[in-house]
Amino acid sequence: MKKILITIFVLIVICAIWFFIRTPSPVLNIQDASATVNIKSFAFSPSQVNIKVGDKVVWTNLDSAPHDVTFENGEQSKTLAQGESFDTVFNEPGTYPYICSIHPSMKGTVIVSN
Ligand SMILES: [Cu+2]
Repeated sequence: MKKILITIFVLIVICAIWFFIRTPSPVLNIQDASATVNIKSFAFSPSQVNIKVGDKVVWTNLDSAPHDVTFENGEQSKTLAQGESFDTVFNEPGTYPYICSIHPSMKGTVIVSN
């Protein structure tokens, strides 16, 4: 009788382990997702985005004032009027700080990881 109970217990444990191994991780895979940054009230929102290599970031100016996106390496969007967008793809891992060259107190960062 004890042997049967032990056998049942072992089978339950094996089933439980098997269940957890085969259940996919509930963490969403957002590797292909683009990040969106709104330019609003003279600020980049969110001010920091974390993306993967190959992802695209899209900035959209929601202010009536003009803004741009200017990276430390000199890469720069055109001046964005209200409603206009700029996007770029990041193919190298790293930290990319940027500002609005028209209003240099506006700062943001893109962090690209593998
Ligand atoms: Cu600006």
